[in-house]
Amino acid sequence: MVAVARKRILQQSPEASAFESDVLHGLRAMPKHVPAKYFYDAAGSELFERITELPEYYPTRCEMKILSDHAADIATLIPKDAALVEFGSGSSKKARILLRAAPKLSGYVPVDICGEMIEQEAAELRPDFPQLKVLPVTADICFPFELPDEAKAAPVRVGFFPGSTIGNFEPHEAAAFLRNAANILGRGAKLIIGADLIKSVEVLNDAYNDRAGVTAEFNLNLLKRINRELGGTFNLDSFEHHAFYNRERHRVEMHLASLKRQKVRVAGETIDFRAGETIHTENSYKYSVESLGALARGVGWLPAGTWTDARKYFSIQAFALDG
Ligand code: AVJ
Repeated sequence: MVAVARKRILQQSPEASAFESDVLHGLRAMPKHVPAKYFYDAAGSELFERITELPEYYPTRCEMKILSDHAADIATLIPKDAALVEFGSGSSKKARILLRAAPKLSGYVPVDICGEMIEQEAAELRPDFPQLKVLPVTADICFPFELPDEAKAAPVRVGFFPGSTIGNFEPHEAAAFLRNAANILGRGAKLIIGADLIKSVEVLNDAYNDRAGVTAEFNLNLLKRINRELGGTFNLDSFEHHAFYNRERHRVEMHLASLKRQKVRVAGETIDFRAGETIHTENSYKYSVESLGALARGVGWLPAGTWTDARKYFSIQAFALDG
């Protein structure tokens, strides 16, 4: 009971008020939207873990396979004594593959908005990699942040951004992220990115409309979170999961559609929904090797390697800082 109470208090921190202002801003707007990063409360993170195991959801399996098949090759990009900086690390399952393949790394800096999660991951990593300095940073990777001194002191820093999280950014935000990463990592840096590739509509639509309904639950959990943390009155039975590939924009869109005309209270405000009106909850942009390469080149990153799976569903793309 004490632990639960303490957790609640921690949730009222600056992050909680950003959640409130972002949700209110998005629900007042037309069309309504909420940033996808807010899916990941404890329940949402667990639901996402279940998504990664679904038969229809190929990205995680593809990326893990590419990383394990080509770990030695990818690790040639990581110089001796470098520090590996992982953006939005969550569980460090993918980083572990690189850490094992590059034993000469001096430090590992997992960066995540969820401080509790990375501290716990760090505690689990340290005994497995006793020679490695594990230096977690709690930060929102959308904004500039400071690296720990020990990571700044390393001869070079290698960024790692797996999971196709880059797909959640608008293309201009992805460019801003890549520029921010260049500034944070500095001279001689490399960047290893996992990006989902453009492919057939059927495969994409199935990956976000699983038969077991886990993705729908993941999407609807956002409303549960708003109800719990922002005093919302969403009735989950009157909203429906929609996901589809938008070919023109190369993105899978997720929405929550109101099944009727209704009013919902959130943080003391009344939000009106028309029947069929949606809250746009996620974009998952799909790239080609060329389109991500062009975006990266525009902010000073040069291509340094590409690895894909046999079906070309997913890519690991590496970049090096120009100059
Ligand atoms: C974690 C952003 C890569 O876009 O595929 C999975 C999130 N959304 N199913 C994705 C997600 C619905 C996922 N990323």
